[in-house]
Amino acid sequence: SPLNDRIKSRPNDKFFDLPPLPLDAEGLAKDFRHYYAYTFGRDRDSLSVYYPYKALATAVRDRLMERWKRTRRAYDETDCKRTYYLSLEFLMGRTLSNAMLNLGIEDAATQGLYDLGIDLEEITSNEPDAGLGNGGLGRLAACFLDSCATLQLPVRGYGLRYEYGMFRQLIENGEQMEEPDHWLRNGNPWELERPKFTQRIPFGGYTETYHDHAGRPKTRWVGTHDVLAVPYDIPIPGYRNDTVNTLRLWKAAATDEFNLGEFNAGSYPESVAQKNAAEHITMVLYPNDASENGKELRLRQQFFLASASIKDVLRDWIRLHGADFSRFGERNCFQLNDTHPAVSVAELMRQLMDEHGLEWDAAWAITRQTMAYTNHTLLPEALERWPVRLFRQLLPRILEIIFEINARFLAEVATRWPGDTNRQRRMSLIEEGDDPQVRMAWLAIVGSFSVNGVAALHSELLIDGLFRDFHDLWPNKFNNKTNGVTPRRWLAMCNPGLRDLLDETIGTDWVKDLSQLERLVPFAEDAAFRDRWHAIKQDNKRRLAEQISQICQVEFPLDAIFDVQVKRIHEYKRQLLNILHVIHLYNRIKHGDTANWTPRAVLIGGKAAPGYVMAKQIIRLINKVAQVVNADPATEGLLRVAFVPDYRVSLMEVIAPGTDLSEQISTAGKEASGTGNMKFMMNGAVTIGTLDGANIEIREQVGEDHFFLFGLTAAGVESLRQHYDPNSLIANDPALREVMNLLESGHFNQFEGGIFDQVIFSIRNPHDPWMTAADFRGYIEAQERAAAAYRDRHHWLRMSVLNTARSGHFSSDRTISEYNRDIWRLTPTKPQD
Ligand code: B1H
Repeated sequence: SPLNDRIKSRPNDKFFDLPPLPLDAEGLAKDFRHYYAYTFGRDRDSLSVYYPYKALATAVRDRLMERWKRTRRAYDETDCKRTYYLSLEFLMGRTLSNAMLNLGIEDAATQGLYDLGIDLEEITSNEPDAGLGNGGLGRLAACFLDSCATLQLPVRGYGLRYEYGMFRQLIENGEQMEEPDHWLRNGNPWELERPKFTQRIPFGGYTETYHDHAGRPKTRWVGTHDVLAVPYDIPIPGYRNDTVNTLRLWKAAATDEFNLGEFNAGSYPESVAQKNAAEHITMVLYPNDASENGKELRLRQQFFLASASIKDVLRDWIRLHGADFSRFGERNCFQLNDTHPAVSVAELMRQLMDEHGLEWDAAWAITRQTMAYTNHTLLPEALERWPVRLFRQLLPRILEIIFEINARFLAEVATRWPGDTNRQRRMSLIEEGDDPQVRMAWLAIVGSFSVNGVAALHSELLIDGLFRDFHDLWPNKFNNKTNGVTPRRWLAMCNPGLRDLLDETIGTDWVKDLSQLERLVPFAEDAAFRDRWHAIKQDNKRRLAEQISQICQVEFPLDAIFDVQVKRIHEYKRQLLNILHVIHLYNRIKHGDTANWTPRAVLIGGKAAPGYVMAKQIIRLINKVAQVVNADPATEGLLRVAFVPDYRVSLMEVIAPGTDLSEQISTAGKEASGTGNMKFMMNGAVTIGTLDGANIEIREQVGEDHFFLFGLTAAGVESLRQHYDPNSLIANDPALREVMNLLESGHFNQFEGGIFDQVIFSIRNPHDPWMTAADFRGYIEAQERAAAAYRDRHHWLRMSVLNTARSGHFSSDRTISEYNRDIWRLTPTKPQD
């Protein structure tokens, strides 16, 4: 437009040349008041806790905006290689405090608001969590974005802008209830709608062949029902480095034809109502952590993300390089967060061939040069497979491409292993049967140049197990990238007391280089230092205890060991084993076996997938045990149990700093990595855990004397399966026998007979995949060691200091540096001045 041209032709004049915004207290306070009074129109009669939050968020956003533009310009002008992190989940939590920390304006904001008579914490606590993820996988994506920005890597996240995030969990009579989480209700100050970059995504229809202008046969996908993908950009600030990267989330919207063109004038209201069908795609996050969904809408979400993101990347490529794709492969990388976006392999092929005219071989070379896949679980119930018939109906062109990839791939397998038809059947992208299925993990492996697991053990188990055939074929494709968490949110932001002590003791570099925490090791021997460490921990425990008192009406005594297990509720994570230990302690109290007792406060939290009956029964059991234990005067001062409802990112920010003992007790071989374990360790908790996932590496780092280990190994679990006999374990262990007797007598479900039958039976089941009874004895003994260690305060404090000191390895900065070194090979790029 002429206006645009006029603006563009006046570089560096006063239209664009704005002075940088002030980062001091007065500047922030001034803008805060401006937005509060003018943008949001508040006065003393229209008070609401939400507007102060919005006003401050807007002032902070302004300060991100200038850096954001400079970062974008630097990436464009240096024409650097880029990575796109494709994920159906980004569990971002709150943004305001983190943005202030990374900009370095926390103290200024605190002071500026204090001058106005406002406590900053009162404002930040009104921000709703962005709960666009289930658990570890989604939170990992959020930590990774923080590290990429901090390392100044040109990485963009792509995801979906769910209207409803993870459901809100309520507990009624001990049972989980779900409520929709309409997190956008009051608007979202952090997002910027970019309608200009809207994409059109096809669904349905059919394919036909035709000949292009040069007479070459081509395929096109026609008769489709298209849905618009509208991008919303979220700024991702690096830590005090002026970089601001982008998370681009897609919202589904109806096309005009969708509501009008295809319908006759007589059914106008019906046709307008059809808009909904399109907009359903990004309505809600599927809440089934680590288990398959299998719903058509979920496949629609996956393709919608893949197609919109790839179109966006190709459009950007053409903007900067024209339609020459010869160097595309060396300049771009797509990191697939599990198989959820794996349909991207076929969709990139389709766009390159059908929309940009490339031949198969050129398109395939690009695909295999740009796609990288991370696996996050070995659990069979989480391995995605989609019925071929669903693909045929929803994504017919994509199915054709998958068939072609498979035919060429199976020819390669046949060349390598002539006549090995079993192997060919195992490796086929299509699982044959009455209802043939597309194996998404196989598609991801075949289409990628890198496949990684998320902890050392997990990556080993992948190549000796699930991915063995592929490892035989392409050993160099497989690698490990042990997970990490961002020390900004999970130490500097959530634990200001400890942050100040660290700054004073070892300087401030640790925030960007967490290996610096090693320098704390000698201080573990310094009694005066340990006393300060203790005072901080006790403060954090007080803060946590106040929250638990308010939310659960359960009082945690501050001299108790705070024993915490928070994570999704799943049988493999064995919250059940935890509660068996609680019942065991209660039983000991009832028998007067309390000599040398360590007071204990047990906190459990987490959401169950709404359709996961066993997980919901486990929640109910925890709540019923808590009721009985807490109500019994005999437990006063000795034992408290609470189930905290609606566990989420912002609650973990209070929980991790106040925890003494971190429960990481999954059946060995089942937890791919775990990342909560790392947050607890960083904040000075000691772990009680099995040899599973990243626990193994945590124990290696901190040393076996500073970790409470118990239980079977992954190999031990598999070899025990043949002859597992939980009933004789129960019969021969008096402690377990008494626990089972209390459970089976209905002690925790008086007047509600039978409600726990399934859970109880699972412990006695010789086919119990999680082998809860097998690890009971080892677990209670490890708990006794932990309790004894806690009674020796200075011994415990030494362990606590060492846990923080040796946690540097679990910074997501280390993880991302490895992704970059081995997979992405990006050049760090500073924003332009
Ligand atoms: C993890 C999932 C997951 N692994 C399917 N797999 C989902 C699978 O909605 N779905 O369909 C959602 C999530 N999540 C977790 O990833 C692992 O269990 C953790 O051990 C690991 O730490 C985390 C990050 O790698």
